[in-house]
Amino acid sequence: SMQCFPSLVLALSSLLGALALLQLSLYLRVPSRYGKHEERLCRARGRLPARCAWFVQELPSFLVPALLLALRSPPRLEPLGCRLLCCLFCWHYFYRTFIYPFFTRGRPFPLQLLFFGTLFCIYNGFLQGYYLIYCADYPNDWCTDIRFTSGLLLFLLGMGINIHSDLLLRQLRKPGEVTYKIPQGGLFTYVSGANYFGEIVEWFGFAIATWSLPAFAFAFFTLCCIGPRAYHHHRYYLRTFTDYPKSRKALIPFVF
Ligand code: NDX
Repeated sequence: SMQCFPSLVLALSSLLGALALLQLSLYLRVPSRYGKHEERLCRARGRLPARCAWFVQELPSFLVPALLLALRSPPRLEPLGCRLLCCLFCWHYFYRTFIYPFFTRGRPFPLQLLFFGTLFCIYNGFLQGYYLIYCADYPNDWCTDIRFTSGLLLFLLGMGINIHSDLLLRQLRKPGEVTYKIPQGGLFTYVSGANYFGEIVEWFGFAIATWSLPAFAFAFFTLCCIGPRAYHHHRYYLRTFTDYPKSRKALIPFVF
């Protein structure tokens, strides 16, 4: 049966960090081509409805760690921290896989990015799950450690912001509509990328709560992936809407 190989965790985490840097260099100047940053709008070939695309792409991030957790033999009952943290990760991806796609009113998603997105979710789902279930070793009182409690708080706060902001974005459109409007309410009052801000806070919270290399690598990846996207969304709004709120920032309220 499977066991912990610390060098595997180190290698996979380092590669994740390298992918984050690659992503930063690719998408800092030009945005990744989906949603409002895709020009060839009427080309239906090579795309999948947003509903299917987000479901397929995010499913492995739920399934892989959930299976690792369920199938571990012998079952790992102690310590509680590992299972709890793995459940947090699965909880987010339960939302992203089984709830978010069924309500989205997004444009069809490019197949090529879907392919890489799916690969990424398999990779990251395996890394986070494998580490937490086979390698992580927390003291029995980890649940009262300041890192666990403060990280959990940040995770929940970020998740709340992310889900609420996803909802506000969705309500900008009637079913079947594909136009863009100025997001209003919630944290959108302060930033153009409120959903991204929430997601970034969430994964840094997760990293603090797990205090682990794989989770910090993933938080860094998230920052490098959707941070630049928030900036490109912001610029898109500024050049599209002359009445765009002047005080609104790109990603971090009052700062940037
Ligand atoms: N999926 C994470 N990299 C990604 C998909 C893309 O979960 O080749 C990373 C994720 C993938 C990426 C994933 C991995 C890396 C890839 C990348 C593409 C290229 C890149 C593969 C897996 C790559 C290397 C080089 C390393 C191989 O029509 P529409 O779709 O624009 O409609 C939108 C709507 N909306 C509006 N409606 C009306 N008016 C407006 N003004 C509107 N503005 C937006 O709202 C959507 O239906 C919806 C949300 O849109 P948007 O653009 O704000 O968010 P989106 O980017 O679609 O993300 C959706 C959610 C969000 O909560 C975000 O936080 C989360 O998913 N997310 C997204 C990306 C990555 C990620 C989280 C993470 O890293 N944790």
